[in-house]
Amino acid sequence: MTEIFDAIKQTAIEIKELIVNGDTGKSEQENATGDTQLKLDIQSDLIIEKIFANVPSIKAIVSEEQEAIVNLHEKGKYLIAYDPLDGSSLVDVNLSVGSIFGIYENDFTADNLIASVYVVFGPRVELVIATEEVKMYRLLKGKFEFIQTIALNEKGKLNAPGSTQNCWAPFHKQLIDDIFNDGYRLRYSGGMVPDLHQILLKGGGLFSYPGTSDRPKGKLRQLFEVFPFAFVFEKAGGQAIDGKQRVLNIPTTHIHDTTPCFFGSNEEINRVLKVYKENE
Ligand code: P6P
Repeated sequence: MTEIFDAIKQTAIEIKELIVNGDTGKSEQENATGDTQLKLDIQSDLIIEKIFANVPSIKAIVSEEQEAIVNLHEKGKYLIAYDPLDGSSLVDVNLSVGSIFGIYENDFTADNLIASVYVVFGPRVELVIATEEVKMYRLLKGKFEFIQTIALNEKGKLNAPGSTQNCWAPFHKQLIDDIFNDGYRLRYSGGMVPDLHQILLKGGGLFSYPGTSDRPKGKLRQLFEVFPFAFVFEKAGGQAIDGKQRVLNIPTTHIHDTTPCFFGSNEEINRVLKVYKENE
């Protein structure tokens, strides 16, 4: 998979340039889930597809920004699902955004996920590769240099509560309030990649994007967002659930399926499991 990781590093260098100098305006198009696409979404997607097309080991790709799977190399071994620029609407207010990649074998399903990569475009460009362990690299003088291995503590201090609060189930609101009453700090930017990266680097906490009355199946996409980060959190010693079960046990029926999701260190996730079980 080295050639894939090297290709992703190249996409990051080119997308960074696009973020700094590109047009943050809206395009005339919508993606498969009906979101209006920004020009940055489309252009970052084109960068990734162009670079992946030159990697023989990639059999097929699917992007959050495109409806269908794109076949690349018939003899390739790997399938890649990716979100080219998650949180792209944050660029025009100069907040951090990111790219997310899930690397699958045989089929786009959670049990076939074998590695994941994400890139954070913030004050610095950092890239995290999860295989059997989680390794972070930083872009320094045009090259990605290894910085550290990432591991979660059993318990953290950060709470990142997502989704529309007036659509939360009452027991979910009570859970979030109780966590804050225990002294956790609010850390939520609206960008999944920096919000999760912060929890990983600060040693733990909870990120939640639950099912709600307006979005019972949540908002975040299984293949492109939730499964890759679930892989990272588990390899870093934490967990990722949908409220009841490990998200990497969830079957995918459509490539653009979403799922409620909770990512965190063990104590926080076990607290979510307990509350959700009491209210099922
Ligand atoms: P909300 C960005 O649009 C995104 O897909 C994720 O990056 C982020 O975690 C989530 O949506 C934010 O959603 O409903 O809190 O604005």
